Formats: sequence, structure tokens, C-alpha cells
Amino acid sequence: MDFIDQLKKKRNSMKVLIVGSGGVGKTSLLKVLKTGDLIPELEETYQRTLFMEIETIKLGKENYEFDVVFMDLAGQTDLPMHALVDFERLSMGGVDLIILVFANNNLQSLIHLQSWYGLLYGYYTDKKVNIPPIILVQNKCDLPRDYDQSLVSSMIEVVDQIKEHFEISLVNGQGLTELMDRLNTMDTITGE
Ligand SMILES: Nc1nc2c(ncn2[C@@H]2O[C@H](COP(=O)(O)OP(=O)(O)OP(=O)(O)O)[C@@H](O)[C@H]2O)c(=O)[nH]1
Ligand SMILES: [Mg+2]
Repeated sequence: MDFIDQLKKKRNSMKVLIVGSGGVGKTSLLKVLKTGDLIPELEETYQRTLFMEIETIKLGKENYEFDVVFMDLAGQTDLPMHALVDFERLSMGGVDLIILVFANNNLQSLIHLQSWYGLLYGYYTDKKVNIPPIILVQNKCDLPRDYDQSLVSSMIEVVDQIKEHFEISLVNGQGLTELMDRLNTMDTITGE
């Protein structure tokens, strides 16, 4: 165990990276995790993340709590700078878990996961370290899907590091208990 791992163990802190296309609900997911409240159905106030939002949330069980630093990145890569490109170490260094998000009603956001994964894969391969375990989140399941769910299954089969897949809605709460349960026992999600 290296020095950083020891420090982390002592402080019981973890780092999670949230990545996915613009508007799929990454920042909303963090808001829901932080407050425990669902988002209002007719929320029209979409404020896109321009660079990165960092939120620390306490997770775990009663007798074992840990702080999780969530790094929520901009979904647009055509901005003047993007953390995955310009601040690689800040965003991808020492990450314990990656949450890849796409939206149920947005096929493009599913297709784009390939390029997000490509950027991640490139960094970790370059650094000669294992890519952290990935959780795939299919958000906005309250809205209709206009593609075949088998596309999602194919993505899971192709990307080895995807450990689990959650179908959720931040509006009606579908799948959130399962996702929360998983994050609360995040220390047991292991990468190889
Ligand atoms: N119907 C529905 N809308 C949602 C859900 N989750 C988020 N939204 C809405 O989707 C819009 C975008 O949400 P954000 O969380 O800002 O998206 P983001 O992924 O952070 O986007 P960027 O910051 O641009 O990368 C907001 O208007 C949210 O209210 C959901 O589960 N269902
Ligand atoms: Mg955002």
C-alpha cells in the first residue's frame, strides 16, 4: 500500500468521478445524493456545468462512514477547457470509482459513452494503472426510451470495467434505493 492509499484509509475518504454527456443529469444526481430530495418534475432551470463541480458527501452505514469527494465534470467537450483533457491528474488521479451517466431518452448520450470511456482508458493506460471500477447509470427512466435496451447490454458486455448498471429516475425515484445502497457500500466495489 502506498502513502496515498494509507492516508485515504485513515481518513476514510474516496474519490468518485462522474462523467457523461451534457444534460443527462450528472449535477442533478449529486444534488439528490446530497439532499435526499427528488428533483421537481417540471424543473426547467438547466444550468450546465462549465468546468467541474466538486461535492463532498458522507456515505456509508451507521457504524462505518466515509467521505466521498464527487468530481462532476462538464458534459460538453467543446468548451475552452475540459478537465479530462486539461486537468487530467486533478480529475482522474486517485479515483476509486467512475460513474458513467447517460439518459434513457437520449441515444446520443449512450453512443457518446464510447468517447468518454476512450478518454478515461487512454489516461489510465498511459499511466500504467488499472482503470477504476465503473458504475453505469441510465438516468431519466421516467422519460420514454427511443432505442433498444440491447444496445445498453452490448455496452456492458464490451466494457469490462462496468461492474454494475442502474436504471434510475431523479424525478420519480426509480432505482435510487439500489444505487444508494451500492454507493453506501462502495468500499466493497473492487477493480482488478
Ligand atoms: N425527466 C427527468 N429530468 C431530469 C432527470 N434528471 C435530471 N433531469 C433534468 O435534466 C436537466 C439537466 O440536468 P443536469 O443535472 O444539469 O445535467 P448535467 O449532466 O449535469 O449537464 P452538464 O452540466 O451540461 O454536463 C435538468 O433540467 C434536470 O432537471 C430525471 O431523472 N428525469
Ligand atoms: Mg452538470
